[in-house]
Amino acid sequence: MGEKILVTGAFGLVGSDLVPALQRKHGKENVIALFHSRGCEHPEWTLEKGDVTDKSGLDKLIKKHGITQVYHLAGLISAGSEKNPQLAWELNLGGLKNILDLSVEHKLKVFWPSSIAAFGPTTPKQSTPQHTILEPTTMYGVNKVAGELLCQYYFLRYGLDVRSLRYPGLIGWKADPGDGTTEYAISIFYGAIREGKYTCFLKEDSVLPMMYMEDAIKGTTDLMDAKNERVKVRTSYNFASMSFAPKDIYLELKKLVPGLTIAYGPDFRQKIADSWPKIIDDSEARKDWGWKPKYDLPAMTKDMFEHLSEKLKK
Ligand code: VAH
Repeated sequence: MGEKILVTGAFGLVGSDLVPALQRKHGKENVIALFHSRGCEHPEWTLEKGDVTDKSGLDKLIKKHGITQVYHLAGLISAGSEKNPQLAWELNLGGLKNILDLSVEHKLKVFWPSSIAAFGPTTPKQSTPQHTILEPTTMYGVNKVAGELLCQYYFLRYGLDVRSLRYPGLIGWKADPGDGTTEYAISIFYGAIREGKYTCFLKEDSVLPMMYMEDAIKGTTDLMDAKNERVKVRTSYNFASMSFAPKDIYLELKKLVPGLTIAYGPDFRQKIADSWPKIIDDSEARKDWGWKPKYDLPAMTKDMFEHLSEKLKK
């Protein structure tokens, strides 16, 4: 029997690219896209409205569609979680616990994203190892560390097949940028294309780990497709491709938009960025299940610019 897949947070940055990728692989009718807010519409998607903090609602959905796998993406990211830490706790951890409990009950395979936000100021910033100090200082990071440990606990205690990646800052053109810290690297493209200028909320030299969405989607589905015995980390895998600072992406984008100007106005997100590592060592993902990214900064910038320019013309 084929897979029936539930994607929560389907209209977020990752979901907007992951849903079509899963549809291509498993068939449109086999991917159920869960959304929460109004205004999420897609003529070709199988949609359900729901809330991941509503366990019985999720239970009904899983039974109704005969779900076999969940990509649990719904959650608040870094800046959004600092604005509403109470909601972040309830949504990010309450939602995850509901998904894990229901997945044990219905024997589902689960993907859940962690993030480089699981690291904190005491973590080594260069070549950040897989197993290292996890003392984040943001609510989002606290949620990610607790979530990683919860995933591993469910694997060890209940044999749940739950897999996870520590996403770096992701750059994609399908969804609008969310309320995060690395999202400047998406917003700069909107500024460049619409107005030829951008004001960055981080300092020019704030190096952070980043990745193009196409690589992130491939890594995510490759991890889910990997044979069980190849998945050795059950907290969350370090996952990397490139690292750059606002100044680096500005100079790269300026090659495509010669008149582009940038100003810097760091805000509360600077402190969040300062607490995260700069370069991640993802050798365990490469060794265990063959992770290998395709895009570097120039290739990503060109592809992102072309696709977003096309999208914004419509
Ligand atoms: C954020 N883009 O900035 C997210 C991400 C690695 C960072 O989780 O909050």
